[in-house]
Amino acid sequence: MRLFRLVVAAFGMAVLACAAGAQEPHSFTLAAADLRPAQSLDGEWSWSIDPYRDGVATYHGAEAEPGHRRYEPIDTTEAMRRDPAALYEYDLDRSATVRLPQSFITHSPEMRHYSGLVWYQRRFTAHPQAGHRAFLRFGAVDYHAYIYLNGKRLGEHVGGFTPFTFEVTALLRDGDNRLTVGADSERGPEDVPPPVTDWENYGGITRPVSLIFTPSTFVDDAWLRLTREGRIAARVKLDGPNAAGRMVRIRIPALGFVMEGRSGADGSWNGSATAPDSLVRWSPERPTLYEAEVDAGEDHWRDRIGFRTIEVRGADILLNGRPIFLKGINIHAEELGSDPTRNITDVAARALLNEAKQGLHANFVRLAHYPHPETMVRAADELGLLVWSEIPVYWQVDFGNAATLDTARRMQSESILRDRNRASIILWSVGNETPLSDQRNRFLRALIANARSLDGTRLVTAALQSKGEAKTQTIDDPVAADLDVISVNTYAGWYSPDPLKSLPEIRWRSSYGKPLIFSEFGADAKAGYHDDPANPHKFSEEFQAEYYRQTLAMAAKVPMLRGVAPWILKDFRSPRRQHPIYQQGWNRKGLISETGVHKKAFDVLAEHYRSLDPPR
Ligand code: GCB
Repeated sequence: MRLFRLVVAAFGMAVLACAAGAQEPHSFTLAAADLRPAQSLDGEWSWSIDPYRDGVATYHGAEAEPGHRRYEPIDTTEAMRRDPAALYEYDLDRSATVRLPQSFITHSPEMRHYSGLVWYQRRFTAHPQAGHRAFLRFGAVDYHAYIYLNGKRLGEHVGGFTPFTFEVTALLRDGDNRLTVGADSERGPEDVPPPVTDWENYGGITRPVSLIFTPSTFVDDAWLRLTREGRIAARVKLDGPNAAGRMVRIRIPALGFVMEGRSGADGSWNGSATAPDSLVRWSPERPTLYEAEVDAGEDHWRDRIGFRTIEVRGADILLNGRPIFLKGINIHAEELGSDPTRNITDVAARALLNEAKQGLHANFVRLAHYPHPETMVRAADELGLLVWSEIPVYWQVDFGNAATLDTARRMQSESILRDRNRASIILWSVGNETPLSDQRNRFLRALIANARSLDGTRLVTAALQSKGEAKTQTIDDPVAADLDVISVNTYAGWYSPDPLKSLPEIRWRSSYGKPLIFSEFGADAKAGYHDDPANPHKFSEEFQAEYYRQTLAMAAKVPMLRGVAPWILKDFRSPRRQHPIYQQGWNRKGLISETGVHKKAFDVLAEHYRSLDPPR
């Protein structure tokens, strides 16, 4: 297992393609893949647990033997019937089945704390068409994926929250096909995130799998945005034998907008034109999305895109040129319900986001602590919520390890390339509560540079920690100077014994002259546990409500504060949290319980956000 990880690191590629001989690794963006016509491979898959990784290597570390290779394209039981000497110790054709995408926990609750390999197999019928290319796209597999089609190894992918794609044009059969995926949820100290976090590890094939057909030359990437100068700018990248010198036409029919050009030798085209006066800029109040289309050769690409600008001026954050205060809330990718499995369907995403938008009157969500599924970000685009998007560079990452930086950077690239067309996203965050050191500073700076090189139109931030003496909190972090927006997590009164009444006396110092966001503050409360409001104890709803009142009073006095995102919308599963009366395996800092019961602090925050709205 570790050996395989080293191979991945050495290649410096998250996707290691190696099918059909010594094919060069080639990674695809397939922008807006979720809107392309596709054959869904979600549904029934068979599965087989492999805690000793027999399907990867023998007990002496050599290549797995035939009797253990879960991906062989044969009926193993039938093979043993035919040949009395044959030996196979698995049979995925006859194993139990489960509906995917889902984490391990869904099909086997006893696997809640299992950390290791599970094999999945899906048999499907395909009808490839001449002149078309075929791609297998995975929304996410947690954490390390081994992918085989019809017994041939397509490659591996490391990182549990971002999409990856393999071209299968040469391997896909007309008729029956067998797709085998090993999903290994174990993470070591060199991984991103490292093993210790504050959330449940939902291993498995956790997001949709699809088979996508494209013309032989197709639009692999298209990025449309509004520039601060009021132009619609586009970058298009074609892939295929006729990618060079191709006509590219961009259309936004509702605006009567057309822009054309010819791709260069590398298949890419960049252009811009003045935005039409009739363009309605995307905002939380008016989340206007336009159908945008790109035609190039035989390929027709589409997406639903909003146009807005975001920038920083002094300590202000400007949305469409106007200062905005971010009224936010943190959200984990965990659906409502007593037994969540991180299955974020469109309905589940909207249920969470509507609590923020309608319930709290928020205009902003921090999607913590890793890239959330496309469903969540698309729902934010449609509902009108500004989004902070993040990669899981969390706590004690192996900052001195070059392979770890490679993993984090690739993850970040996959996330940005997937989501650059989402108007809701305004902030790319490069890390959360990372301990200060020179190695850490270099690591975060490499990620800040990568974010800016892939997308210079959004703001870069990181959730930092402050330094405190008595009643003064100071922001003093070498990386703060490199960020557009400084963010700080603060828990005075919860993780510190400060009396709640004293919180408004805390003064905040920052010499950076930049906007500040409180990216976290929060207190646990068990829904239904009530206490004396005059002297409430921790874990009571009254304590959490008073903590919110006093922390918001403190926030009101911070001159450079331009947003808050308390921790967190909903109670979420965390193996760190084992108090038998109050927690039972849940982090209880939610403003609503896991089943959606509103705690008192929900109304405190909702009332506060309402009070910040301009009078109508
Ligand atoms: C934090 C972390 C978050 C935790 C939270 C807590 O600072 O960023 O992931 O869940 O505190 O509840 O302690």
